[in-house]
Amino acid sequence: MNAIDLFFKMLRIRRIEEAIAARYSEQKMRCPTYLSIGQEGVAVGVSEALKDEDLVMSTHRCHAHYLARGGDLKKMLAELHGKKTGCSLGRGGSVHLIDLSVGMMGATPIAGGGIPIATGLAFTSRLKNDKKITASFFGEGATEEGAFAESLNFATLKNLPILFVCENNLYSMHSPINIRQALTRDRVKIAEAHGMFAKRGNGNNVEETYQLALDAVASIRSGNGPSYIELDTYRLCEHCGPNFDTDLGYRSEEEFNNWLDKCPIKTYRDKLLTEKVATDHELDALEMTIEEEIKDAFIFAKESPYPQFDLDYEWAYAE
Ligand SMILES: Cc1ncc(C[n+]2csc(CCOP(=O)(O)OP(=O)(O)O)c2C)c(N)n1
Ligand SMILES: [Mg+2]
Repeated sequence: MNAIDLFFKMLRIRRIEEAIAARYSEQKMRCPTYLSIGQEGVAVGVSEALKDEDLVMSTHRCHAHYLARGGDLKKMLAELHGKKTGCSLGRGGSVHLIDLSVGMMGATPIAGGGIPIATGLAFTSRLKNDKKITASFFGEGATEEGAFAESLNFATLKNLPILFVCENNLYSMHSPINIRQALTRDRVKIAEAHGMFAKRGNGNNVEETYQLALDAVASIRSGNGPSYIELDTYRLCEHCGPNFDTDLGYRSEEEFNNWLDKCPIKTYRDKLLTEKVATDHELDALEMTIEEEIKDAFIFAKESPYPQFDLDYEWAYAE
């Protein structure tokens, strides 16, 4: 683990998503877009604990997972623009980032829908004995679905190499968790009751997240079957789209500001400076590299051709 690298990866995701937000109203990206601004610590901390050959299955909020995984920004932005050069050939958009070259096996906007797919991927790894781990990212809302319960059961039954990663940002769209789940419902205990490694931590602390994921992955690699980790975090933008939404009334300005103080990037920057791991100047210099990359990637996306849809069935069926 390299602290400046962790910081860079979170900052890169933040600046990319801010650039998407700033350009979204130009109407060149015509897909619904769910930003992870505020949740970067989870994507980066967990990805850091995985190996290159491991697999990831994601959700509607998938940009951060793809980028943390080492995904190609040009291919991601081209995908958001519906272009042929996109990682899903321009056929998926923001919520369907697929790139097998970095083990990004897919993302699905069906809440909870990715969990059984990830379980299937891990089942394949078990059958092939290929030593890969599948990380399944999902929100706390998805744990209310039957697919979550069924997947935990099956994964334990078959001793599957899967890391269940719950990003608890307290909300499912505009519904807070306390009107959806009983206060006594503890998802860690649900996972524990299956006999698996299960722990909860601070998703806005990238090093804590990394350590938790590392322990969870170590348990899987030593043959103990699935692990579950739950990371507390907070979405700063609206549920879907580029704006802020405290004016809607479903969450308070005070709550928002509290979480803003706990921003994973701001707090990690403060830590690196206080502990003299890096200087202001060194951290500021990272901004330039990121800005250049973003500029180039948007040009690439805008100049890329649209796919031809005369071959409608291409990619619809396996060979
Ligand atoms: C099966 C299903 N039900 C409802 C929706 C509508 N929907 C899209 S995202 C979302 C919120 C999911 O909340 P959570 O799993 O906590 O993820 P978050 O958006 O907070 O990252 C919902 C209800 C959906 N896409 N799929
Ligand atoms: Mg949520």
